Amino acid sequence: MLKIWGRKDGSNVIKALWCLGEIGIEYERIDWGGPFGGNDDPEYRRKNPNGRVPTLEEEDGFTLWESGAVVRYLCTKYSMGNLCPEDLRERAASDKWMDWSALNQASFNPAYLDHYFRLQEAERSKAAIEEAAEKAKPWFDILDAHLEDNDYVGGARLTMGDIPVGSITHRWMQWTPNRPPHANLEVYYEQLLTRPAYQEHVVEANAPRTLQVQGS
Ligand SMILES: N[C@@H](CCC(=O)N[C@@H](CS)C(=O)NCC(=O)O)C(=O)O
Repeated sequence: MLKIWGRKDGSNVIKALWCLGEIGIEYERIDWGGPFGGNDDPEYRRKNPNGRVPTLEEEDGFTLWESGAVVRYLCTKYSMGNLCPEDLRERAASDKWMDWSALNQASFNPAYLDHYFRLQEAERSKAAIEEAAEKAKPWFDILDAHLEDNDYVGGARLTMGDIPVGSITHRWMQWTPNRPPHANLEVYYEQLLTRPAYQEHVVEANAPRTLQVQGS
């Protein structure tokens, strides 16, 4: 059976898991990384020399790291014509949002994680969170403008580009203080929230931290 190595609340692991949830195939997930450790285990490093999560492993020993590559692989293998558009240009129009999303994510997610959870309380800074939100805002302005004429990043339906974009959108919507208005993004997010796989792998996986943010 296909395996995913990675703790279920890692932003990059979430992408692989939501993708698998949308596709609907069986897999095994192994808690790895974060509090579970194992990143430096030599056998794990042979599967993923970066020691990060997620890592995909297939029964014949094929392994794959980098969450974007994992999502592309899964969609191409199991969801051609659906999550992976068959038409090359349609596919590219969705695919580009995956790379875009990695840069958007980098603009705020590490600072949010550090200053909400990872640093000692005395070192946490609301100003650092606000500064990260300011950096991310132009990215979400671009997404919001695109969603004016598109229900999803690739057009009228959910495709692979939505997986990383939608994953990180949840943290932006839930964890951003005084979030600026983005009317189209709100509608997009509401649509994502209706999907059972999004609820399970994005909303529920983030829930303990989201509660902490909202209680802070
Ligand atoms: N570019 C990589 C980044 C992987 C990454 O940094 N993953 C984080 C979790 S989301 C990680 O492994 N952190 C260390 C850990 O969880 O132990 C990807 O997209 O897969």
